[in-house]
Amino acid sequence: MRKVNRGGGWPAVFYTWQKAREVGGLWKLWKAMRSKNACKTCALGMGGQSGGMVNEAGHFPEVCKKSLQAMAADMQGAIKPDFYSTYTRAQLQAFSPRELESCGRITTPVMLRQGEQYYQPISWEEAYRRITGKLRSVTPDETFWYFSGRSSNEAGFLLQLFARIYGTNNVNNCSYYCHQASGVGLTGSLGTGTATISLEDLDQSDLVFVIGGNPASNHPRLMRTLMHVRRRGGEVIVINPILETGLVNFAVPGDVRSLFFGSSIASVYVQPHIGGDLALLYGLAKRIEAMGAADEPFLANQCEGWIELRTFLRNLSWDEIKHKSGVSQAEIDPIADRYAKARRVVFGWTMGITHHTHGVHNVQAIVNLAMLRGMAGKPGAGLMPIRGHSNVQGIGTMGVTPKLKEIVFDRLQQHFAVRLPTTPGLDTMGCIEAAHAGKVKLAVCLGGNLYGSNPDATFAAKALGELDLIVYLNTTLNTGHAHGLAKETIILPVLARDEEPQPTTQESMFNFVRLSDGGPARHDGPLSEVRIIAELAHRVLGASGPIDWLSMNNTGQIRQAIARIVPGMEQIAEIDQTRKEFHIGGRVLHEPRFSTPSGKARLFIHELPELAGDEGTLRLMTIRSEGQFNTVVYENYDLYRGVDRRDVILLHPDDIRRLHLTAGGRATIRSNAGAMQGVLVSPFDKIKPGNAAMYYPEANLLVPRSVDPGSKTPSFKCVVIQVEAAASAAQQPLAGISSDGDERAKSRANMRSC
Ligand SMILES: Nc1nc2c(c(=O)[nH]1)N[C@H]1C(S)=C(S)[C@@H](COP(=O)(O)OP(=O)(O)OC[C@H]3O[C@@H](n4cnc5c(=O)[nH]c(N)nc54)[C@H](O)[C@@H]3O)O[C@H]1N2
Ligand SMILES: Nc1nc2c(c(=O)[nH]1)N[C@H]1C(S)=C(S)[C@@H](COP(=O)(O)OP(=O)(O)OC[C@H]3O[C@@H](n4cnc5c(=O)[nH]c(N)nc54)[C@H](O)[C@@H]3O)O[C@H]1N2
Ligand SMILES: [Mo]
Repeated sequence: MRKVNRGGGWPAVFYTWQKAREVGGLWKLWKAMRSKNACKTCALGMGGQSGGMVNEAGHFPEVCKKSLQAMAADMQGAIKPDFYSTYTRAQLQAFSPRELESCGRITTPVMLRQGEQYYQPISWEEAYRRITGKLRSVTPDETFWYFSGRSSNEAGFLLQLFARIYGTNNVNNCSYYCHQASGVGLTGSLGTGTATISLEDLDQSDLVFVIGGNPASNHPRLMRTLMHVRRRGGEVIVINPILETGLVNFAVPGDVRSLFFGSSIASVYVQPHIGGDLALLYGLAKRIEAMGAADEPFLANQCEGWIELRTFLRNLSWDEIKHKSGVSQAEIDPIADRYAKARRVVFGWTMGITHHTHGVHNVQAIVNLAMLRGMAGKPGAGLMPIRGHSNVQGIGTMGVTPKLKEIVFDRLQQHFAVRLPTTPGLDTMGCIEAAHAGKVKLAVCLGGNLYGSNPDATFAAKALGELDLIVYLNTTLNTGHAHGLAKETIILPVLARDEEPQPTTQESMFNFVRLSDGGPARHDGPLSEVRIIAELAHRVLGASGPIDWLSMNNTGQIRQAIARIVPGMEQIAEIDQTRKEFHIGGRVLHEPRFSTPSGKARLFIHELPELAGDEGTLRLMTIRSEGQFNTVVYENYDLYRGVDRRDVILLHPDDIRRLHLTAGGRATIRSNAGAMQGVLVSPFDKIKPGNAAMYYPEANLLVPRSVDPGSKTPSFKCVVIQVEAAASAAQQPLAGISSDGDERAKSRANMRSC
């Protein structure tokens, strides 16, 4: 595998040509990319009414590889009719995530029953009949409803409304496995659960912290912003156990100077141990206070808990900080110096912060640090959870959470003249555990891959296997359709955002609501999500109730309701006439008045956790490669980390020696959730010794079900593992999920025809 020494650049440009060839030409891809629809990938957001490849500040061209990948995936041909009668369940289980994705678009409802070997195509009528029959025969709390973050606001709003009027609060979204700790942490500290800044604020900042994330791969369009911060003479501070190539140097494809010469990104790069951020963040705060750089008037007037926090920081020893973070005072001081000098600072973070059993604490330690120098509640400065899915924030705003905000609950009851359930609903992990315990009979999944995104894949498969029926609404096949099988599994094919017959809306991580025009369907067969939901609700709840569900197959009508019910969303009522996209009211904080009961920000003191593991073990993070979007794998290689396959464990050469392993040899990895055999040991000197990395979703066999008590988010980034050299060098790789090498080889050979 050729190593690259910077992110982005020409490889990204060449990739565009390659993708264009795959979908039938550059013009076709260009037209699709420029259509007036919100980008399908990350929540940084672009597109909408200003046209594709334009960001919220109007900048064009904004390009990234993964938006091309997602578009090309939706432009694939249909799965052929004989596919389902060709591949058995076992063969589908042997397919890799990449092979499943490249089977093509799902265009007909299909069903697979326990004991049967093949999915069989069924009519929409039969699918509706089976689903409604089951919904009528179980009690509401024997169901759960999982939402991914790719669907529209309208579909999210409608399905949660249906589920609640049906009678359950077991309604949740992929955020529980993603940024929930950010929402909970920020709400506790500031009374708001989302970013406090807009994209324009970021463009005015003179220091940006990038903590626990790899935006060069996962939010590439943030890289232009970071490049500009550096060009303005500002600083970018990266906190990450891996020295990520693209965060050191990145060639922004849309910028000629950067494309040819590359741009320096990080001005300081510090590598804590996995899970060491909390100690590092408190260490930074300690240093700021000791330097006399704390904004005392701000802390006294706008915050609560400063005196207690100051005492805590003063009593904290540098030994403890070093021991629990892996970072010494000598490395922390230069960061503190830069922070003390900066005037407008933005704190950005992603999964390296939230995927821990102390995720909420991590987020609150970031807020503490920001408050210490008054870095929220003014232009150009603030808190920025860098969100994942393109509409995950919108799905949350629409009320796809077990507990609704009081005001939304009251308004829903009033507006629709209905009574909603008040029983506590379950979070995502709670639903999986309840299913495992046999307490759930039916699950409805709007998009996503609930099986593939779960920790403890063995447990998840067993839990879903206990269900009588699972219903997936998806565009393409994923590992959930092969392993996340209930006694009866039904897949319903849906239209992608840019194929919708009616306009839909999405919300970016900067609280900006975009209007997507939709467009012509690429295939006969898939239906709009909203249409499917309206039809199901009509059949289950009947025409006699207070809501005419069939009339809800109209996204304009749904937006009228959203405007009246969800605070800050008033402007959505007319968006299809005015075409005016907007920031949700009350979220961007330019004044230091917080939405806590006292109006002040709360500072939190949290005990610093010990680093996980001991001498004989390693801490394992499960991460994304540059060639995947979550459980969907587009390319097996990870260009920036110089890795050309996925069945690997990335280990520092010191650890390879210490554990008597061989670089390029095979190993068995064990955790208290499971074991994976035949994993290739790949030397990777950019990771801090003592820590290891493997690719998600394959490594979910190893991730235990321990969750953060505050946010219920699993600790995907901190799995204690033992690594043992395989007894025989000939031991075959297991590539994670498959357990049948022959079956796998057979499927591979057959794949060429699908
Ligand atoms: N290309 C692409 N883009 C994506 C996605 C994708 O799969 N592919 N997924 C989308 C989604 S849903 C999300 S949530 C985001 C995810 O975006 P990220 O959070 O950037 O992605 P991950 O690969 O989960 O996290 C990886 C980073 O966290 C670091 N890390 C791991 N453990 C720790 C720790 O304990 N402390 C610190 N400080 N850092 C740590 C890793 O070294 C790595 O750089 O990306 C979104 N965008
Ligand atoms: N070990 C480990 N596990 C993790 C993570 C990790 O870092 N490590 N990350 C976690 C995170 S951050 C997240 S967000 C979750 C991801 O969890 P999910 O959101 O559940 O999973 P995805 O892989 O993004 O879902 C992909 C599927 O979405 C479908 N899809 C695409 N577009 C549409 C659409 O427009 N409508 C509908 N209905 N379906 C569509 C496609 O069929 C595709 O197969 O995984 C979590 N799990
Ligand atoms: Mo995510």
